[in-house]
Amino acid sequence: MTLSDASAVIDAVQLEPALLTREDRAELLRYMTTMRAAEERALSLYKQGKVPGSFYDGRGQEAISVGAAFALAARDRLCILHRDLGAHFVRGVTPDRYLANYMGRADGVTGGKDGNLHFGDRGLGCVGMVSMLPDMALVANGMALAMKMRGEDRVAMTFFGEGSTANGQWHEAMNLAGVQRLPVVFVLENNRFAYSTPNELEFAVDPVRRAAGYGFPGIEVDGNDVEAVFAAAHEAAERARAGGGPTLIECQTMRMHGHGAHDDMSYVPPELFAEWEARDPIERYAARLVADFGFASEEVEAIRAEVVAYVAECAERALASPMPDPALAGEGVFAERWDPLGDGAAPWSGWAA
Ligand SMILES: Cc1ncc(C[n+]2csc(CCOP(=O)(O)OP(=O)(O)O)c2C)c(N)n1
Repeated sequence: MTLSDASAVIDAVQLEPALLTREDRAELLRYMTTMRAAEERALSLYKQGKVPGSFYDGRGQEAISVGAAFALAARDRLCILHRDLGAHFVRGVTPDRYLANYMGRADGVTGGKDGNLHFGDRGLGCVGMVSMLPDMALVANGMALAMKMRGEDRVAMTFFGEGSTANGQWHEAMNLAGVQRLPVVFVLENNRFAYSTPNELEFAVDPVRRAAGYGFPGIEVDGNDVEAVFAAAHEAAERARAGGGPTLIECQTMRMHGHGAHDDMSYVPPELFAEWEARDPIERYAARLVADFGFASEEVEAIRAEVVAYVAECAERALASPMPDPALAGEGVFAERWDPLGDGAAPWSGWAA
């Protein structure tokens, strides 16, 4: 790809019809619904005083984390943001471990050691969340560089909000990825607000257009359409595997809850909220499964009911989980061996582990 090719902003990515099976489509609905149900339950636990600190979720953004993570393979690696619980579920984290983590319990993903939203299961290929925004883009670059130096058929993916694209670290990450043609997929979630700052006060040029300046494609998709996100992520991952370098995917969406549970969103115009409520990613996909993919409405309702029952069971398990043993507080705090990709291999062949 040349620099001039990279300047194209592609509006829609066509999905190859055979790419998603019927069971995949049921899975996409299942994961999005699980994210919604688990976050609703976590929010009520927060309101009951069972979650220390604040509570953050990704309501309205379920299609992004689920669609993007679904396009990757087990050998790929992810840096997942706190808006993207669905990606953790796609990788294999279960809602009981998520809920236990938010409550600081021993069976949480971090064993009750890290503050609620900062988690990632290395065994499932995910880095623990880094709060400094958007520093996970640099972490993803590092993993992608190791993959490239080893000559592996692997991809790194990371997520960030549009507010993060104003930070200098973001530009450094984009530049390095472009110069080194790293196998990395950047998923930008434009949810219209960075805390209370609206898009028009965040940037003069939409951040997806900046990708061209760094020498790689910027693709804009409907972030409330799980298959559109999947298609863009799949195409980007394939390009990265073929040596084509990074892609920036901007997913247009709306943060349907406050920045955190402490934020009443009083700065959001009600008509904007109503506009996006009508584009709810889960309701839209449930309707589409029936209208376009031959699902019976009863089948779709059964999937949703199963998920609700499953999350309720998971919540019981999380609530039964004990607080962590203080004697274990010092364990797992420092890296005990050099294993950046969590797979037991040295970062590249010239490195003595
Ligand atoms: C370097 C840095 N500065 C400030 C913050 C505090 N902070 C946390 S989230 C946030 C807003 C992020 O907005 P955006 O990137 O659009 O993501 P969103 O919360 O909308 O999903 C800020 C300023 C931070 N985490 N890191």
